Amino acid sequence: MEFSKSLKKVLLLELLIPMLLLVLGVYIGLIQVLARAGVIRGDTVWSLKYFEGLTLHGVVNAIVVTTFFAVAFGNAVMVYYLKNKIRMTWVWVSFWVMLVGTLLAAWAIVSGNATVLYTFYAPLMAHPLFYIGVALLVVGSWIAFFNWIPMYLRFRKEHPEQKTPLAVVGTLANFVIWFIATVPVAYEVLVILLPWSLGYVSEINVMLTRVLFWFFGHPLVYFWLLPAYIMYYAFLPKLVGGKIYSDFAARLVFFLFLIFSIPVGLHHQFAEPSINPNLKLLHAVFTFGVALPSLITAFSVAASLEMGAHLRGHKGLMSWVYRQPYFDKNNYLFAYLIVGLLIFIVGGATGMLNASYSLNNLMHNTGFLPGHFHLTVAGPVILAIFGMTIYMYSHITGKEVKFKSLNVAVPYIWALGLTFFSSGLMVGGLMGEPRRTNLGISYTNPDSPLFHSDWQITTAITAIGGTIMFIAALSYFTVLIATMASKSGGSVAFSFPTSEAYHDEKNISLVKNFTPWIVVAIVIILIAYVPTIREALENTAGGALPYLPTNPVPITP
Ligand code: HAS
Repeated sequence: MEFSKSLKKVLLLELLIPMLLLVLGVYIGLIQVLARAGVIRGDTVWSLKYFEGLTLHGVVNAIVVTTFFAVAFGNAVMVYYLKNKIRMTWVWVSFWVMLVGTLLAAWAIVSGNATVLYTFYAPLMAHPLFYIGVALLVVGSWIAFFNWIPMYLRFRKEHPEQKTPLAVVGTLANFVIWFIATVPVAYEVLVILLPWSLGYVSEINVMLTRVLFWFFGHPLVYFWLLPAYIMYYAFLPKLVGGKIYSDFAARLVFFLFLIFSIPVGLHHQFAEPSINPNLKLLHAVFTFGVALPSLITAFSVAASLEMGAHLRGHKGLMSWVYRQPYFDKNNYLFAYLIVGLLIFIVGGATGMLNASYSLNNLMHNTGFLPGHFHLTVAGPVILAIFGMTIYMYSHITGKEVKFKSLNVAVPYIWALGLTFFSSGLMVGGLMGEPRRTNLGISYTNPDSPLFHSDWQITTAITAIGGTIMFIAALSYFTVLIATMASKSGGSVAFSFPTSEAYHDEKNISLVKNFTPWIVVAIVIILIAYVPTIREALENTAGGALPYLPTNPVPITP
C-alpha cells in the first residue's frame, strides 16, 4: 500500500532521530567498557563524567530509541494492516511531544543536572526538566496509542467475522502493557519526584519510589521486546518460506505477556529491605509465569523455521538448523531476526537464573546483570530495531539498501562482540565484579589500593567485546547513511513480509477480545502490588534526604 506523504515523513523522523541519538549512545558504550577495563582512566572523558555518560547511555539506548521505534513501528502496523485512515494531527502531536520530552531530558543529563541513571528512582535526584522530559516522552507514546484505538474499533465493527491481524494484536497488547505500567511511574515522577526536585518537599518515601519504578521497570523490558516478537511471528516465517506454526498460540503469547509482565517488579528488589520476603517469592513465581510465553515462542518459531526449510526442499532431521538464508544479502531482515533469537536463548536463560530467589543473591548488582540484559535488549531488541529501521526506510523511500554484504554481516559481527562483552561481564560478575562502577580508577587500576587483579581479565574481555560491537554499529550506520544518500528508485508500495498460519484456528473467543485479559491482568496486579505498596508505606520511617552520586553527604534543602 502507498502511505500518505505526511505519514511517510513522520515515520522517517521517528525512525531516524533515535538512530542519530544512538550514535551517541553507542559511542558512550565504548567509553564505558574502556573505562571499566582501565584503558581509559579518569572521571571525565570529553567533558562527560562517567555517571553522566552511563545515564545518557541507558536513557538514550533503552528508553528513547525503543519508545520512538515502538511508536513508529506501531503507526506503520496499524495503517498497513487495518487499512484505516490514521488521524495525522495526532500522529504529529505524539511525535513532537516525544521529541520535546527527549530534548529536555537530554539537556538535563548532558548539563550534569540529571545523573540519576536510567533507573531514575530516589534517592538520586534530577533537575525538574529531566522528570518533565521523561513524562512528555511517555505522554507522547500514549497519544500514539490512543490514536490507534478508534482505528481498531472501526476495524472490528466493519469486519466482525475477521480475525484482527496478528501484528495489530501484538502492537495493541504491547501498548496496553505500556499504558498500565506507565501510570504508576507517571505518579512517581509527577507527584513524588518532581515536587521534591523543585524543593517543595524535603523528604520522600524512597522505598515507595523504587517500588513504583519497578512496577514500570520490568514491563518496560517487554515493551522493548514485543515489537521483535511481532516480527518473529508475523514476518520471520515468511522470510524463510514457512508459516506461523499456530495462529492461536501466537495470539495467546501476546495475551500471556499482558497478564504476566507487570506483577513481577520485586524480582529487581529481592535484596532490598522493607518488603516482606513472601511477597518477593510471589513475584518470583509470577516471573516464571512471564517466561512461559517466551518458551512457547521458542518452540513455535523453531517449528516455523523447520517448516520453511522443509518446504524449500531440504530433508533431514536437522537441516532446518543449517539450511537457512543466514547470509542472503537480499533477505537481510532474516539475519537480523535470527541472530537476535539465537542470542535470546542465553539472554532468557540468564534471566531465569536472576529470577531464582536464592541464586539472585550471587549476581544482584554485579556485572552479571548488564551481562544478562545486553543479551536481551542489545540482542533481540536492538537487532530487530536495526533490521526493521533499514527495511522500513528502504520501503518507504523506495531506495535500495547499499553495501548489502556489509549489511548482512552486521548482526553477526554484533553477536561476536556481544558474546565477548556479556561473557566478560557475567564471569566477572560471578567473581563479584560490581556493575555501574568506574573500575578503571579503582579496582582495575594497579596503582590503587583497591586493585583487584581477578577483574582485569574479565574487564579486558568485556572491552574487546564492546569494541567489536562498536565496529558493528559503525558498519550499520555506514549502511544506513549510504542508503539515505542514494537516489530513490521512485515511489514503491509499502509492504510487510506477512506470514500465513499453518494451523489457522478459527476466531477462538479466548484470544479475540482484550477485555477479559485486561481484567485478569488488573486482578493479578492488585494481588501482587496492593500488599507491596502497603509495606513500602508502613515500613519506611520518615523520609530520606536527597543525595548526589558524587557525595555521600545528603543535599540539605
Ligand atoms: Fe531481565 C534484570 C529476569 C527477560 C532486561 N532484565 C534485567 C535488567 C534489564 C533486563 C534491563 O528475575 C536490569 C535492570 C536493572 O538495571 O537493574 N529477565 C528475567 C526473566 C526474563 C527476562 C525471567 N530481561 C528480559 C528481557 C529484557 C530484560 C526480554 C529486555 C528486553 N531480569 C530478570 C531479573 C532481573 C532482571 C530477575 C533482576 C536481577 C537483579 O538482581 O537485579 C524472561 O522473560 C526470559 C524468558 C526467555 C526465555 C528465552 C526463550 C528463547 C527464545 C529464542 C528461541 C530461539 C529460536 C532460534 C527459536 C525463556 C524465544 C532457533 C534457531 C536455530 C537455528 C537453532
